[in-house]
Amino acid sequence: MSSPAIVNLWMLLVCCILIAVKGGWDEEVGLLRRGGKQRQFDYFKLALQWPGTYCRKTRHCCSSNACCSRSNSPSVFTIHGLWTEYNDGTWPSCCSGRPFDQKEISTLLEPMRKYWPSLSCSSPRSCHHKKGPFWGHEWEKHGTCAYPVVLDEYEFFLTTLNVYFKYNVTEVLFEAGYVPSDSEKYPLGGIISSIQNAFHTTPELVCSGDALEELRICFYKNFEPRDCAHDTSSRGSCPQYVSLPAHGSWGFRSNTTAAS
Ligand code: U2P
Repeated sequence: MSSPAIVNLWMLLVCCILIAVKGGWDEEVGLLRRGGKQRQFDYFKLALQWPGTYCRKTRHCCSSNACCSRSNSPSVFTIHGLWTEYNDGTWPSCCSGRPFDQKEISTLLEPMRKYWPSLSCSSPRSCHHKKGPFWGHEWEKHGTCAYPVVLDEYEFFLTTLNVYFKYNVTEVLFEAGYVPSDSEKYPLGGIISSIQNAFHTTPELVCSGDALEELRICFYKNFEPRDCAHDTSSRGSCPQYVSLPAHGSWGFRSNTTAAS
């Protein structure tokens, strides 16, 4: 074979190899560029909080704490976060990405304030050890690790809101008779079955004492429901009978005024 023919053959071979590995290579480069050496996550976990339980911890008010605004305080499960998870029960956090910029989500602020409010006055630490807003903490700690399923901050918050509306946990529980009450206790098994029947997935539950504080549901990367990591118990810290405290029975004094 002539030498130009051998060179052409080599070039063809190199092209084939490049085409074959391109998909995986793009992904790797993306991860290295955006997520350092972090390996890709396996699934999503949508964490929802029950304000009636969470707000009982509020002792002092401030304007950023939705527990304090009696006029439009939430009486539905609100969003804690959309977290990226590994199948082994651990999770990545603080991958690289652009820092939080509220301007990016200016068109989402109305539903964000209503359904993803902070239920605390304290500002969580961001990945860069600075204290900042709740949304910034969730984006930088979890949202940045959702690449390449979620490409940027706007998509992260929009996707989370959409999943939250589609899988309406509050509606499912209320329809099954699990309504806010300061006197009733509900069987945990009943709450779990209602979610299983509605969404074909087993939720993960977190309690504070005997009050349900968080309910988490998991999704494949295409946002079809799946169970959370198999070795975590869905009952979590909850007893067999749990309460769903009504909003309004908070610990802080009712005449406390919101400080700025
Ligand atoms: O449970 C304490 C905090 O750890 C983070 N977490 C927990 C469980 C899980 O599956 N994934 C996960 O990320 C949460 O961190 P945060 O977003 O609140 O900073 C959770 O609150």
